[in-house]
Amino acid sequence: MSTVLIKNGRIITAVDDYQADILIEDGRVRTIGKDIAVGDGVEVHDAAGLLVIPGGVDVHTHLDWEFGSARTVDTFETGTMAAAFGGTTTVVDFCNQNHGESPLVGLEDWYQRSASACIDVAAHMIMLDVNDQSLEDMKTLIHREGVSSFKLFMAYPGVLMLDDGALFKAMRMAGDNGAMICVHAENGGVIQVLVDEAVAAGNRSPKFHSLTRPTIMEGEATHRAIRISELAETPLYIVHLSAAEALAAVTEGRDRGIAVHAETCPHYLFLTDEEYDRPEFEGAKYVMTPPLRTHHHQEAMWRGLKTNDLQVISTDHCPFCFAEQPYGLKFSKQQGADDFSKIPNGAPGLETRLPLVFDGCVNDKGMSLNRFVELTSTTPAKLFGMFPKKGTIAVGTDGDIVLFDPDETWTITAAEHHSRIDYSLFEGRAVQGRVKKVFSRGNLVVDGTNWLGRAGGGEILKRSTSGVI
Ligand code: DUC
Ligand code: ZN
Ligand code: ZN
Repeated sequence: MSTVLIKNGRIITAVDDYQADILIEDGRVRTIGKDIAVGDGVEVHDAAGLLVIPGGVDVHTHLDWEFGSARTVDTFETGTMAAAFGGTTTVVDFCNQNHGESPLVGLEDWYQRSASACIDVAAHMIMLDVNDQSLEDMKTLIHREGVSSFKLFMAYPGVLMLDDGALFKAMRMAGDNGAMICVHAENGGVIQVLVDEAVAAGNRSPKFHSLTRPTIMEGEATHRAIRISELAETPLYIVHLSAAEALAAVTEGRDRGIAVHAETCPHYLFLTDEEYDRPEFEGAKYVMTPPLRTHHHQEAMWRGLKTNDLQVISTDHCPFCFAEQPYGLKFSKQQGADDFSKIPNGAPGLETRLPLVFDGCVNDKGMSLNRFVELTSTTPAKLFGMFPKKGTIAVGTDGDIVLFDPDETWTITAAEHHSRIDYSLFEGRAVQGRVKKVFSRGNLVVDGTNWLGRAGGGEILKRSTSGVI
């Protein structure tokens, strides 16, 4: 493992902003100081004019994941390579229990799939059966495997959805054992009625995905999840929050001192439901859950970031190709060509999160560089039991570092992406701010457009207590 010196950069963490050199040895930050002198054999990188930030931490991805009749198209190799090119050096991915099986079996499967990761990865567990044995298994996951967060679905009845009693039992177990519960908060029962009615009436275009998932049903489920978690005394994390009503529930809970946290995603900050008016089947590219919302809800998301009622921006990278080829129908939106309810729900985002958030938060909304780092790296690392190893730059932390040019303007295009996905939600969008070099535990993995990482170069992280900020 090489010794690396990053010179002359402007170091930004969630709380710092200063000029210094960083020496990384054996994968960890060894020294931070002015004009660090080194001998031969040290790899030196000049970061003059660049921001030196902790590697991004994306706590919401679905790599190589079976979802109903579909499978996400990125392997751990391609997905984490894409992440690295986008300045993300740690990913927490969702693995799942299968019905009738132990969640430990789901984790074993995830260990095999994630062995090709190029950067460090950790797992959350999606619980599908909550019973005496699986509740015991949650303890094993937390204490033996370092899986200290669980996702519970309040949507997709008959497939993923849990009833309120199961939510409560799983939450209580998590809370008693230092874990956090993530929820997909939508009222699945009501939504299913709306979906069935739309399909029966012949309303089958992608736009009906959005019309059948009303924001008040996200608000209702978010409120319910918060109340149940309050009784269960567990920290709660609302994933992919998109609606003003849901944010209001989070704000209300936080104001009462409840340990509820929430993330939103770049697509809710930068896109609206107008995308569903695209011609032909193009709107299918934007079929993710929850769907894109109106400007009113988008403004609420920005308010939440400002007041810290939203603490994290992650991607929900859940990539299904638009075209059927070259990977096949299983990996493609075309499954729903005649019926929106069959379109695999999910969209890509891993590769563009940092530049988009930088451009939107810092350049457009005037947020501080510290807040940018906090939202994309520090807070997710803290909330999910990885801080300070991940999420900051300090003596002893992992050498996960991004050299970021705050001035370069470039245009997003899927043609230049490293993910296997064949489209970008942000095709043609100009952004200011670009990832130049990326170090994963001191190894230079991205150098401009050059890939220097390798499949299997990532480590599987065992996490400590989640839900502590
Ligand atoms: N929820 C997610 O978090 N990802 C993909 C689909 C979904 O419903
Ligand atoms: Zn979800
Ligand atoms: Zn997701």
